[in-house]
Amino acid sequence: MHDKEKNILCPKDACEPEALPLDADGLVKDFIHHYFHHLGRDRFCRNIRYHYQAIAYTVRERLIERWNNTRYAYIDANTKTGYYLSLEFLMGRALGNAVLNLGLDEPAAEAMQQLGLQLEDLAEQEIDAGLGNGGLGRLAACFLDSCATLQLPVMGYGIRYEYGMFRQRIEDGRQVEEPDHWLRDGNPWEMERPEYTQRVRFGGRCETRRNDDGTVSFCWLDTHDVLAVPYDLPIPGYRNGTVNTLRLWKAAATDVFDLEEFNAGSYTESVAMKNEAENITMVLYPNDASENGKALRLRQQYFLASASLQDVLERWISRQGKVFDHFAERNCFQLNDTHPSCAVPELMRLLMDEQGLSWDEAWHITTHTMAYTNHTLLPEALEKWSVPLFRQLLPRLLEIILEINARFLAEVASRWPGDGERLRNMSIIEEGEVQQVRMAYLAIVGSFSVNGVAALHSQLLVQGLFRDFYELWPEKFNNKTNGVTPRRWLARCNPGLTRLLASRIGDGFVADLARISEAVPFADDPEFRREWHAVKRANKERLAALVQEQCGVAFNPDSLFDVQVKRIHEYKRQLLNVLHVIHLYDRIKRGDTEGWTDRCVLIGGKAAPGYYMAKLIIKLISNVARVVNDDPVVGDRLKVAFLPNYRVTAMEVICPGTDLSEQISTAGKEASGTGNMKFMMNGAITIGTLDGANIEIREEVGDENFFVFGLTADEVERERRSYNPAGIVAADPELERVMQLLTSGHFNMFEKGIFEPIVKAIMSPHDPWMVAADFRSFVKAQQKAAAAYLDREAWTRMSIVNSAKSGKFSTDRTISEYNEGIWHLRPVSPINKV
Ligand code: B1H
Repeated sequence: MHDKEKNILCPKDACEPEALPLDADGLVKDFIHHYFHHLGRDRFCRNIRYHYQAIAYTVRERLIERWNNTRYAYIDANTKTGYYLSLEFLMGRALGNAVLNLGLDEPAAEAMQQLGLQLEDLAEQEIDAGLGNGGLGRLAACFLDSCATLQLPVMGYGIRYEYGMFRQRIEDGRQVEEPDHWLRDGNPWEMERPEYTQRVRFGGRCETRRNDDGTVSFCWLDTHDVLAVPYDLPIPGYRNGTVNTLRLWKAAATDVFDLEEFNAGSYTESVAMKNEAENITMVLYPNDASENGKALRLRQQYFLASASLQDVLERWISRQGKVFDHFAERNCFQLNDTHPSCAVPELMRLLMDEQGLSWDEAWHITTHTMAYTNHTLLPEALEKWSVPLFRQLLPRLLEIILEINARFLAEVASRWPGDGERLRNMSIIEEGEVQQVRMAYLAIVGSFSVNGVAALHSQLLVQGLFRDFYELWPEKFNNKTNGVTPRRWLARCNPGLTRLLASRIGDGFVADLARISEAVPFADDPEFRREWHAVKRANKERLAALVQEQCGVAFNPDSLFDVQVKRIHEYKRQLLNVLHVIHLYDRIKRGDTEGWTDRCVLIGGKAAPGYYMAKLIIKLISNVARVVNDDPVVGDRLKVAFLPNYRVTAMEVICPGTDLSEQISTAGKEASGTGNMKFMMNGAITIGTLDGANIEIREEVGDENFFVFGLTADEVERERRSYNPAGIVAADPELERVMQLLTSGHFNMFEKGIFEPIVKAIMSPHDPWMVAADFRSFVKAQQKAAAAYLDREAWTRMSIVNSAKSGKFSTDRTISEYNEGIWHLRPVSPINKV
C-alpha cells in the first residue's frame, strides 16, 4: 500500500507561477515548448498526433491554473459539497470543449493557423472518452458541465475503464464488436493522484466480537484487497474561472504478496494473481438498460462506492477531524441509478466499523446524505444481486443490508399491522429459490430523495413500481426532467447556428439558455429564415459527407433528413421506423408518388453484444438499405443508411444536420430521452410518441410544431389485454403489403428465413412494444411531416421555433432544480474568493 505521503515542502505563494497568456502568440509559444521539449519531437516529425498532444497540453495548463484556484476557493468557502456517483461518464472529446469553455476558440484557431495547422484537424485526432453506454452516461457528463458552469462545488466519481464502449463495425450487414483501447496513446487530460490511493476489500468473513465494556464490534477478516488509484479530469465551467473535478478510479493490485504462496515458490503465480485485482476496471459493461448479473459487475459497483466514500471521509477527517456531527449538512451523494447503491450499506460500514459511530448515528447520516435517481421502469434493467453472491463477495455489506431491511420492515409492520403481503412486496430481500437483494429498494430506503427523469416517468414511478414506498414516504419522491448542455450541444457542435442566433439576440443564451426564446419573433422574419435555412443546409452537407464516407450512401442535402440514432432496443422501436421505410419503398414501386418528398433515412446505434433481437434489427436495416439504395427506380426519392459506431462525436455532426428527429418508443417505456433535446435545440422537428420528455418538448413548442402519433401510456396498458396484431395487419392493406415484403424474403433473397423472428415478434399478441398498433398513426404523422417539408418557409419557421423554445432543456435548468430541491449547495466563485 502506498503510504500517505507527508508534505515536506509547500511552495510559498510567491513561488507560484504567473498566469499564462490567453492570446494567440502566448499559445504558439507554449505549443512550441510542448512539441519540442515536452513531447521530444522535431521539425521533421509529420505525425499529427503530436500536434494534437501539444495543443492539448497547452490548453491543459490553462485549465490547471483555474483548477487550483477553484480548489482554493472551495476550501476557503468551507461549504457543502455534492458528489455525483456514476458507473458511467460518457465524456466524448475534451479539447474542443475546453477551448470553448475557456473562451479560447479565436486565439487557438489563430495560433494554429500561424503554425500552418488547423485546430479542427487536431481536434479530430482525439479519441472519444466512451465510458458509458448511452443516455445515462451522457447525462452524467452534461451534469458535470452544468455544475461547473453554475459554480457548484460538485465532484464526479467514476471508474477509469481501460476499455470503454466497444467500437462497432458492420460486416455483411451485421454488428461486429471491437475493443476500444482508448488510452493507447496516453491521455493528456488525466492526472494520476497516487497519494490519494484507497484500499477496497472483498471476500473474507465476518466476526462479531464482544468487547470488555459490553459493546460489540464487527470485524471483516481475511479479505482480498484491491487498491483504488485516482485519476483526475478537469471539468471547466463556461468562461467563469471554475474548473471542477471528475475523479476516476483504476484498480491496482496491492504489492504485498501472499507470503505463504511466495515461500512455497509460487512467486510468478503470485504476480499473476495481480490480474484478478486489475480486471475490476478493465472494461465497461455494454448492456444499456438491461442488467446482466455478473460478479465482476458487482465488484465494479462496490469498488466505486467504497473508494469514493473513503476518499470523501478521508478529506473530511483531514479538515474537520473525526467528528461527524455536521457531516450530513455538508455532504450530499447523488446516486446515478442503482449502480452505485452499495454506497448506502458501505457508508454505514465505514461510519460504524471504522469510525465507531452507533447504528442510529450512522443511519441518520446515511439517510440524510444519499439521494437516488431512477432512470428506467423496464423490469429487465432493475438490478438484483443474489444473496449468496453478496455473502461471498461482500459479507459485511450483506449483514448491514439485512439489518437495514429488518428495521425497515418493522417500520412497515407498525404502519400497516398484519399486512404480510405488503411486507413481502416491500422487502429489500426478494424471496424465491435464491434470495435476491433488490437494489432499487435499498436505494429508496437509504435515501432522502428519489427522483425520476421526466414528468411522465416520475408519475409512472409513484403509481407503479414504487407505489408502496410513495404511500409510506410521499415527501421523498420528486421529478427532475433531464437536459443537455448547450455548450457542447449547441455552441460547440453548431457554430453556424450559434453565430446566427448571436447576431440577433447576443450570445448570452449559451450560459443562460432560457434567453434563446428571444429568437422566437425572428421566425417571422424572412431574412432570418433565409439565413437559418442556409446554416441548416451547410450542416446537412457536412452530415451527408459523413454518411458518404462511413456508409458509401449519397444523401442529397435537398431532401428531408430523417434520423434515428440511439441504442438499438426493441422498446425504442427502430423496427417501426423500418416498417415505415419499407412502406415508402413499396409506394415508390407501386408508383404512388404524387406530391412526393425525397427523404434520406439515417439510423445508427449499438446493440448490446448479447441482445439477439437488437442485432437482428441492425441486419434488417442494412438489408433494407441495400435493396432500396440499389434500386434505380427509387433513385433520389428514398435513401437509407445505417451509420456504424454511433457515439458522442458522431452526434455532434448528426444533430445539426437533421430535419426530422425520430423519438418513437412505446409510450411509457423511455424514461426521458436526451437525444430528443439535442435535435430540438439544433432546429430539428420531432416525430414522436407521448413518452418521456417528448411530452414536455411538445408542451414547449406547441402541437403545430411537433408531429405526435401513437397510443398514450395509458392506452398502451389498456389495449395490451386485447392486442391482436393479426387483426390490425388484416385491416390495413398497406401494412399487409409491408409484412408480405418481409415474409416473402424480398430483403433476404440469399439468406433464407433470417428475419422470421422479427415477423413473429411483430405478429405476436404478446408483443410488449406493440409495433403494429402504432403503424397507421405513425404513417399518417410521417405524411404530415413530408407535406410540411415541401413548404420551405413554413418548415424553417417550425425549425426556428423548436430551437428557440428549447430553453427548458438545458442541464443548467436541471441542475438548478437538483440544487434547489435536493443538494442545497452554495455557488462559489474562485474570482471573488474574499
Ligand atoms: C437509461 C439505463 C441503464 N435508463 C442499466 N437506464 C445500464 C440501465 O449498464 N447498465 O446496467 C446502463 C444504462 N439508461 C436511460 O437514461 C433512459 O433509457 C433514457 O430514457 C434516459 O434519458 C437516460 C438518462 O436519464
